[in-house]
Amino acid sequence: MTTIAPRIDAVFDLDALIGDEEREWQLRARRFAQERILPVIEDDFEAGHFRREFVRELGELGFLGMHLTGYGCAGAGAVAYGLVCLELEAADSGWRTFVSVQGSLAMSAIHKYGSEEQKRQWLPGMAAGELIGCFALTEPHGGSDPAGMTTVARRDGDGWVIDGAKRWIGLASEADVAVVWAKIDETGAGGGGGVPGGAVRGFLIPTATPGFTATPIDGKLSMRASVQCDVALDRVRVGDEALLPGASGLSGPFSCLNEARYGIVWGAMGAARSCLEAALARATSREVFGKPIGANQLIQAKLADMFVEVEKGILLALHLGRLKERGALTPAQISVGKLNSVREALTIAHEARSILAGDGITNAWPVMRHAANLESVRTYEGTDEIHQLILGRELTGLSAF
Ligand code: TGC
Repeated sequence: MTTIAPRIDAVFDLDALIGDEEREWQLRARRFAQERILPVIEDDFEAGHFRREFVRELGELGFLGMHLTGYGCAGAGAVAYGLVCLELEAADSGWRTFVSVQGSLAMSAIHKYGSEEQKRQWLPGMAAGELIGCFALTEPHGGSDPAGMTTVARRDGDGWVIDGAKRWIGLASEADVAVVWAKIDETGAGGGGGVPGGAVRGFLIPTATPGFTATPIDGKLSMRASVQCDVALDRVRVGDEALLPGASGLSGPFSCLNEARYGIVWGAMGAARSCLEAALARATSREVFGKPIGANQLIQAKLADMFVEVEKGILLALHLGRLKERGALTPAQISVGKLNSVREALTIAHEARSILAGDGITNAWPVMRHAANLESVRTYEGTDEIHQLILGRELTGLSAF
């Protein structure tokens, strides 16, 4: 089995803090990342290509919804799931994002809030990678304030008619089913406007339903090996069986965001580790003024600072994972992790780029790709600013939203 960055692994011995089963999950993900993703990722990123054939393989490896129990899901622990996120994102944020959207958002929503029939209908196929799900919450006016959503569902006979628009929806054009969050039109009038006071509910909409259209967003300079879409909902008619019975109010989608944000805490540290490895490789192989650049104090100081933040970030992720396994992880704690991991990973990517000098801007090294991807990760699932404000509210008791 390939070992990544022996020097990085050896100094801190994080392996001492994880169990054998967790290590097996990690190595399985590392192998997939190295043998399947890394050989093609630069081409896929350049071409803007989502490699759909990997989805089944990820299912066969047990990664999809791996932290859920029953319905074909692996029932693994939170730390095992985090380690898988770390290894996938060490290859590319797009593939960790896929696993997050499928497992932490779409499958979690069905697992937490679905009826027994809905769970049986969707979860086994999604766990196996035979079916893809997406999670449609964010709207074109912005993602930070889901309470302001304007997508509405109104009662129509014995079913529902849904109108609205969503944006930045991962994998929507590839998906078989969409978890769509909409406000219930309490007036009964319909017509598409926002409905003050209407409860937010979730609907499971097969993407082949008439009126559902997903269009990939072009021109992205980030997450190019992944797909994010505009979604139009134009008089989409579904029956009562589409309604998620267990979710009413924003706590429904927010509790799914908790799951995805948790995966990012780990994943971003994978991208950071990859950047540190690239910088280390370059620092020990490139000679300037007659010696490796890594023999210079300025370079060593940068490497040391990068290493400190990677190790601190992974230790924080591990702490949050152990809390999650005890059922004690709070949204504010997740905000600490999401804010820290992505912010530090971006700083590390920028420092690594400077050590790589001119070559650092080419795709001979993964660093610019990670930096570009991390700009998306910084923005989705709550921006830096949203997480600062969540923590500000936690500390002061005062809401600045
Ligand atoms: P607030 O009054 O705080 O809360 C409303 C209700 O929600 C509950 N709640 C939570 N429940 C579980 N987990 C959390 N993290 C929760 N946060 C809030 C809360 O208890 C309350 O419940 P109840 O029963 O009392 O009604 O709501 P607010 O509107 O003041 O919230 C403010 C804020 C900023 C924290 C929230 O709006 C927020 O987190 N905004 C950021 C949303 C975000 O992350 N959006 C990006 C989503 S990414 C995406 O859609 C793309 S998916 C990825 C992909 O497809 O690629």
